[in-house]
Amino acid sequence: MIQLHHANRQRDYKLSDIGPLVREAADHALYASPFIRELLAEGIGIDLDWTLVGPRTMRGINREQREVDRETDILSFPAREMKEGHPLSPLEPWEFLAGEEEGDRLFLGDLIMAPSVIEKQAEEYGHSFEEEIRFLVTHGVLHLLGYDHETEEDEMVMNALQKSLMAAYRELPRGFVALAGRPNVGKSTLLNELSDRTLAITSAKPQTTRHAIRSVLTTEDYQIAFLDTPGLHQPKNALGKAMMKAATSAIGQADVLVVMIDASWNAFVGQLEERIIRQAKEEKKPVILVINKSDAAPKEKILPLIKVYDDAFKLDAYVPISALDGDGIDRLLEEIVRLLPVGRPLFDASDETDQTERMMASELIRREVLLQTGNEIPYGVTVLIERFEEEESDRGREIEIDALIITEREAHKQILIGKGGGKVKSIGMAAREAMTQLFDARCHLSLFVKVKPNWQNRMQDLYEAGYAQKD
Ligand SMILES: Nc1nc2c(ncn2[C@@H]2O[C@H](COP(=O)(O)OP(=O)(O)OP(=O)(O)O)[C@@H](O)[C@H]2O)c(=O)[nH]1
Ligand SMILES: [Mg+2]
Repeated sequence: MIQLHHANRQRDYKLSDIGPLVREAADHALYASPFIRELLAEGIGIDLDWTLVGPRTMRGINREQREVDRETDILSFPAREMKEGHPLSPLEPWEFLAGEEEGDRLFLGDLIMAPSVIEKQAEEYGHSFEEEIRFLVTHGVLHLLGYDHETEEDEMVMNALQKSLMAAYRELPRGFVALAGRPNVGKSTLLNELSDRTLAITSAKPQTTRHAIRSVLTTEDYQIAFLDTPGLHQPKNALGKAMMKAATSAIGQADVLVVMIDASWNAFVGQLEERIIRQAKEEKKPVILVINKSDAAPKEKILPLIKVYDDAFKLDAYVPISALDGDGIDRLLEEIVRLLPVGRPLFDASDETDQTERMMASELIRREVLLQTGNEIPYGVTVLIERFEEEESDRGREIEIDALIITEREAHKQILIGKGGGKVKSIGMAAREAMTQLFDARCHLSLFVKVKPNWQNRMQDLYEAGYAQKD
């Protein structure tokens, strides 16, 4: 636990006004440090003192401690030597304050702040007082963690970190956007285009996506968390039901709903589309109709499609795109940003997806099964990763993966194995190549095929494959 101890040595500002700001900024900066997180995870507490003083006291401390005759905004006094977030020497047992009940604690140091100086300075910079306090506490905590601006290089490191920490307080259009629609309309293709990589596998076969996949797009001006969803269809087994549950739950979570249709379709509103649009309208959620595959359909088809939806629902925007070519995507982003609620970012800029490499490895193998086998085989197949171990060596990162392709029937197993094991080998080679590229690591893949009758209806198997969550 992080404990802040305060003292107030001035009369013009109230602790109750400043305390919550200090608390928030100090917590945020401290939790961003891997070293601090490690200590906290080990059950070691963190202590920090902060004191409010008047301008004259500040001048006195500066004169005494730093031999400068100035009223400064904040001073940090680190309790131990650190460099860029790491201790310069191992922590010794005597450094810990033994807490009475709560166990060991590490004292990081003092922050001394002069709120009247800070307020004047905020005015000069055109910031609010709150912003200035958050900024200075962030800056001060970074000093306690061994960041400084003695050299240009040090300053660059400190400024970059400070900037990313401060981004958490800036309000901007941000929220969740669900990509929903029938199978095969191109939802995952759009997600990949927006994320600049293969987060979701795509294929010409319907029902490719089986679980919701998040991809967060963070820029200076907005943050959009896209949720790719399984295509809407009438489920025929427990897997299908779990897929529809994942889609419905993503739609429920969304701030803006994108309904995707195909530009080549005839001009009428389908039942599945109508159902999700009505639901969104009831929840007062903005809805955008995206007409995809505009590259592959005659232009005359698009206007009538827009018209039937506009007549029926008066949606918030209609955007023809080609997810494949990237056409229309800029306009789609503009419309989304216009409709998103404004607030603080929901994700760190580095938090780009909820998909782990382990999940992506399994999906890349399944994609090869989709591509390299015909007919009904892909629908009865799932992939389980049994081992996923990574190692850092002089040759770079290496990943060892053992995976099982599960199928429902013996006959399908034979087809997947192929003559002399040729098929599974070719699936494995292509999947390994895709992983090597996506993970930027040398990948080793052992692939086996196994029969498990009726796995699509067995909840335990669906949990294991990650298609269903235990409630
Ligand atoms: N011509 C053309 N094809 C596209 C476009 N977008 C997607 N496709 C193709 O449409 C097929 C289906 O794309 P996916 O992205 O897998 O579709 P999906 O909506 O995610 O499908 P499910 O996951 O099954 O619900 C693939 O073969 C894509 O290459 C597009 O803008 N133009
Ligand atoms: Mg998909």
